[in-house]
Amino acid sequence: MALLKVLKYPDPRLHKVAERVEDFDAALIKFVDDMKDTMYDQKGIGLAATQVDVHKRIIVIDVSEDKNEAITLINPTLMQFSGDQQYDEGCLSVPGFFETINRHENIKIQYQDIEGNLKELTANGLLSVCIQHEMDHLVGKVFVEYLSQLKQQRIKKKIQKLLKN
Ligand code: QAP
Ligand code: CO
Repeated sequence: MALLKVLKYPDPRLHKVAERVEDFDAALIKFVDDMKDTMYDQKGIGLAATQVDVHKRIIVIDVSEDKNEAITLINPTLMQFSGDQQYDEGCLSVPGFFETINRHENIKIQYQDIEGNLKELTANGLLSVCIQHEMDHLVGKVFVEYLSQLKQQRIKKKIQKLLKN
């Protein structure tokens, strides 16, 4: 088991755009395991590779009660969406902040599993929100960027202060 270092907003590396995964090999399996360990260690429900400074289209999520139903999404693409929902979102890269964000209610995605098999997933509620939040990371977007500039500035300053202490 290995824990990875999570980048903190406003680190500019959080704005890099991730590339497709092409090699479904042992190194990928090891990296995904490390991502899951890191997510569970930090009490997260989702983590994108971008957040650990690896710019590949890889996401791990576990929204289950017992934290034993991790899902791995590789090269996810949004196929369909409908409806709207508001959710109080947080992020391991933005410690201590939760803000209400608008998202699609229902989504359908296509992705590859750890072996490279093409799969589809339909989601609603928290899982849907979490997938959309993590897919944003893969294109360099952090949830606070949906907030006003004023709120973004306040959050930046508070985190920078937090990181100094
Ligand atoms: C994304 O975020 C998410 O500030 C995943 O002190 C979150 O796992 C999608 C966390 C909520 C939808 C709803 C954040 C843990 C975890 C913190 C996370 C903190 C401790 C965030
Ligand atoms: Co996040």
